[in-house]
Amino acid sequence: MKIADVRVIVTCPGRNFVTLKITTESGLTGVGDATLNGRELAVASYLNDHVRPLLLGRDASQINDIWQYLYKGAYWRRGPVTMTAIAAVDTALWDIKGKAAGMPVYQLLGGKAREGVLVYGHANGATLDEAVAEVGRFLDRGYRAVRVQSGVPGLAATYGVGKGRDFYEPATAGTRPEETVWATEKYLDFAPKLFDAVREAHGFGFHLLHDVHHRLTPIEAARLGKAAEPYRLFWLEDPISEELQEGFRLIRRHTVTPIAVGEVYNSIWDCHRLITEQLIDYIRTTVVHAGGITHLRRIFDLAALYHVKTGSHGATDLSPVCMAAALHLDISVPNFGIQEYMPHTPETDAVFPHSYRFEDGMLIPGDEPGLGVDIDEELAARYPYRQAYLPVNRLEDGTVHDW
Ligand code: CS2
Ligand code: MG
Repeated sequence: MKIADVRVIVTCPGRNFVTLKITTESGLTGVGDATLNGRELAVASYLNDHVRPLLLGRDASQINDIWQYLYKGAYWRRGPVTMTAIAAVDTALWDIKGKAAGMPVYQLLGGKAREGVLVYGHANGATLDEAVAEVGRFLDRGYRAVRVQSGVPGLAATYGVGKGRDFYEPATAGTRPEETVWATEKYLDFAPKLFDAVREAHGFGFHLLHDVHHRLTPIEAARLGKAAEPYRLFWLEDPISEELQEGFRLIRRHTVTPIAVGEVYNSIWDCHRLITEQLIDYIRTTVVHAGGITHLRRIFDLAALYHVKTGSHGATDLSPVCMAAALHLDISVPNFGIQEYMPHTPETDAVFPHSYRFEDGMLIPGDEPGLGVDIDEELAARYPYRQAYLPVNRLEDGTVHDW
């Protein structure tokens, strides 16, 4: 099953996506998401200039060997660009293997362990009242888990509050990042009121999640976790910036609010201590940024040994190719927790035809051979790349802070 063609497709149906398409001599094709929000062209170049020449002529069935060859053969290891590039190759090869076997990839991963993949939606609003109302809208649409994010009184903008209603897109087109202002004390005073208002309005019959988005110190995160305990959060996400892994010990000492972390991690070595010391409850690593299905399985299997559940990232800057691949893992692993699901725009769905579907608060993966997703290259070509950046965040005194 020799690799005859390797193409990197950059398209921008409202936002930039990078997709790798591998074709074998026999005409089997596979796709892999290679999107890294705000640094897309770095991955496109890594694949085009450094990986594509090494793939041509290789046996597409040798997924493990190709993974190790690209990982160890580069000498320079890990990091979001490298691991996203390797992820795209890995995902495309699993797609091909499923097609060659005539099975959906989840069958190659041991079959379905559950009927569907529980997902959570993103309710957000510029004010507390708007955010609370949005939670209700998601519950009305059958979601059993909802993340709530709200504007913070006294702050012009904050993470997670979209410009539109449904499609939250944090990157903005332009030659410079947008700059936002943050004040931790205003947020810490406000967040417990938001949780209280949501539970007051909608009760405890659904999972409530919240994303701190890396912005607190460990003791501030411990304070928020304690304050959140009466509201029974399903998880408090990214409470601190992920480099300070010891910081999660301090949080653990103060609160029983479950912790989720990992969307910015890209290898098992980034998170194995958090898992083995049981400092977190959900690991958020994804197919597209953590080395593909092959590597993500290793992370999930280690997590299972320590009762840490999966909770993969699934924002709109991860393409339907990533989501399709994620669902095949989500539905088959023993320690599945939840899958983030931000529906893509109709333009994006048209560029990436897929068979997964939303049903009764869950996503159901396709049953056709492979991953059940593709890229319409003709349509993709109509949306040229558009430079865009994630925001840069500053404190009120101008100090750069975590966004
Ligand atoms: C967020 C993302 O979905 C999440 O939990 O953290 O929206 C994240 O900000 C974006 O994926 C960054 O590109
Ligand atoms: Mg997040």
